[in-house]
Parts: sequence; structure tokens; C-alpha cells
Amino acid sequence: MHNEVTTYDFKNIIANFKISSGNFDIKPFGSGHINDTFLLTTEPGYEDAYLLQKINHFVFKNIDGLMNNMLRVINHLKEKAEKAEKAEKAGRPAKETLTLVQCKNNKYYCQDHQGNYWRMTLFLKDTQSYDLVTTTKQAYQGGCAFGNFHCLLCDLDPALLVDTIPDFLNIEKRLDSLTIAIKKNSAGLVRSVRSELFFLLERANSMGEILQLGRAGILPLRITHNDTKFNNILLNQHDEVQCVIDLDTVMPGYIAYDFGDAVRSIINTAAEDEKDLDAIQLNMPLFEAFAKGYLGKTVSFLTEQELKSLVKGVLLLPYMQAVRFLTDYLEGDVYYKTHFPGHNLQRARAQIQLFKMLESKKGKLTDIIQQEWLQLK
Ligand code: ADP
Ligand code: GN1
Ligand code: MG
Repeated sequence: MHNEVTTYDFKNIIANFKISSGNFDIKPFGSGHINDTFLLTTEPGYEDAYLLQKINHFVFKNIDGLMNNMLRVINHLKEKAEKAEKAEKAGRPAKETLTLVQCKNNKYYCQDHQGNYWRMTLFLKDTQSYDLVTTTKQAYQGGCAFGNFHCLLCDLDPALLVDTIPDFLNIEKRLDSLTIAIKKNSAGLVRSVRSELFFLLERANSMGEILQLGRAGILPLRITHNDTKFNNILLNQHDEVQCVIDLDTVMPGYIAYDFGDAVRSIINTAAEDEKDLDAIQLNMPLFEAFAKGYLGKTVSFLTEQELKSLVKGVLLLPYMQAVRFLTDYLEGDVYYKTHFPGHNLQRARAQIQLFKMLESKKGKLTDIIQQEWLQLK
């Protein structure tokens, strides 16, 4: 069972890491759909606290490649932060990046006797992540966080990183998987989702644009995060950005994917899996604030073509999530953690609804980006 403290031999797992031994209190932590995360503490004030994560080996087949990516990116971010701090000479603390804890075998991950893979990071205390964004300050800070992330990594060669999940955001492959799931119909559920399938498949051809522009060399491949859900940013107590987290999917990609996935989780007034479709509305001021923050950090290097692609990403990402959730539903919930039967279908329906709303506001979204850009230029 996922996230059950009693399932794992924590004493032996923790003993692999170079930390002083202690009597840790261990609690499941966070609301991610893929990995299992545990908070380890010895003191009430979190002075000595770590996050221990079981990396989902079913999803990530190349753990060594993944951890090498993560280390390379973290080191690059830390070098940049140190340089910035020296240049400013103001003693302003560098923005935090994740810190991996080394294992006694000098790697940054270990395996337990059940074959599970584990890694540990320092717990950044006095931070929080949000599943739902409610203020323009949070949205603006989110824009700054991901914009800065792209900016700091834009001089690192994407070829140095491996694809931790091949074709992760390749919509053509995602649609192929949906088609296979429909044909197999292993859980016998296809008839019950005919209208959702019809809606998604009707739009399939128009969704490959970013991929085609990339293949044609019109959009550059950069190092992108590829999972820019808002809860993958840590904010401090004043809602200022502290750190971009969840670096498992950092690999070569297109900027529009990250912009689109962040907007997906910011602009929606309801949860990603909202049951009441009428509750799913667009909060345009949050979009404006996010775009302002993001473009402010990327104006120096973003190309005209990338700028134009941002709205395409805003439509593509909820669409792709709907395809992915529905595929998992048809396959019998083998990929995402689910909390009740039909959860993946509920998620897919919510993402389709969000996509419909975004489609109807495409012109407005484009205007906002254009206006923010002109103000910065
Ligand atoms: P998942 O892959 O399950 O989404 P994350 O790496 O995003 O895992 O971590 C899950 C949650 O744990 C995050 O949303 C955040 O709230 C919290 N978190 C992750 N890393 C840290 C950290 N270093 N310090 C404090 N909180 C963290
Ligand atoms: C998963 O791990 P988490 O919850 O941050 C998924 C993302 C999806 C997201 C949808 C490796 O992210 O691609 O966008 O769920 N991660 C992976 O909420 O598949
Ligand atoms: Mg996460």
C-alpha cells in the first residue's frame, strides 16, 4: 500500500544515508500522484528534518539517469545562486535549491531489500506548497519561479540530460496509448466514456502543433521542468518563492509545456479533480499575474516563436492531462495514485472542462501575453 509508514523497513533505509542517527518521527507527506514522500523529524521545530522519497520505479525506469539529471541541475542552480550572491555583495541569502543527502555508498539514492529506490533531501522548513492558487501574489511568484528556473538553466546543454520518461509530453504518443487502451478495453469501460473519447479524439490533429514546430527547428529544445503544477513550488511564509521542487522530469523539452502546465494549475478556480464541473472557472487575474512574473524573468532570451507558442501550451497541457487520466482509467488505474474508484475519470472530465473554458478564451489569453510582453520590451 502507498505511503503506509509500516510498509517499509525505515530503520535500514535511513541507515544508508549520511545523516546523524536519530529517533525519527516519520509521517507521509504531500499530495503528489507518483512518488511516496515521508517527512522525517527529530525535533518539534523541524531544525533537523529530511524528506525521504520512494522513487516510483514503475514510472521511472532509469533511476540512475534520473538522479544524475537531478544532481546536474541542482549543481548548476547552486553555482548560479552563489555567483549571484557574490555579485550582489549584499549578503542577501541565495534562493534555495533542493539539497540531496548523500548515501554511504557516495551515490544519492539507495535500494532497500524489497528493491525500492530511495532518496533524501533536506527539508526546507517554513515553506508551503499549494494545490490551489488563490492570490495574484502567489501566481506572480509562481511565474517568477518557473521563469527563473528556465533562465538559470538556459545555458546548460539539454543533451547532458537523459529523458527520464521517454516521450513524456509527446501528445502523439499519448494519443497512441489512448487508442491502444480503447482497443484492448481491458477493464471493459470504453462504452461508458464514449462522449469524452469523442471530444478528445475530434481535436487530436490540432494538438500536435508544438511538436511539429519543435521538429521543424522553429521551437528550441531547452531544459524544462515538465511537471510545473503549482504545488511543485515552495513558497515562504510571506508567499515568496523559495524553491522549485519535484525535479524527476527535468529533461529536454519546450518552454510552452511548462508555461501551459503551470497555467493549468493556477487559472482553475477548482481542484484538478473537481467533480462539480460548474465550479471550474478561469481566474484571469491569476493568469495575468503569472504571465507577468514569467515573462519578466524570460524576456531576455525567449524567442518570438516561443512567445507565440505559450498559448498553444496552455491549451495542450489540460488536453494532454485529460488524455493521460482517461487512458489510465481505461487501463484500470495502473499509473496515477487514485483515492476512489472512478477518480481518474473524474480527473479527466475536470481537465476536459478546463480545456473547454480555455478554448473559449484563447483570444483573451493571447492578448494578455502580448500586452505583458510589449510592456517589458
Ligand atoms: P511528488 O512527486 O509526490 O509530487 P514532491 O517532490 O513534489 O513529490 O514532494 C511532495 C510534497 O512535499 C511537495 O508538494 C511539497 O509540499 C513537499 N516538499 C517536497 N520537497 C520538499 C522540501 N525539500 N522541503 C519541504 N517540503 C518539500
Ligand atoms: C504527476 O508527481 P506529481 O503529482 O507532481 C505527473 C505529472 C502530472 C500530474 C498531474 C511523472 O505529477 O505529469 O502532470 O501528476 N507526474 C508524472 O497532477 O507522471
Ligand atoms: Mg510534486
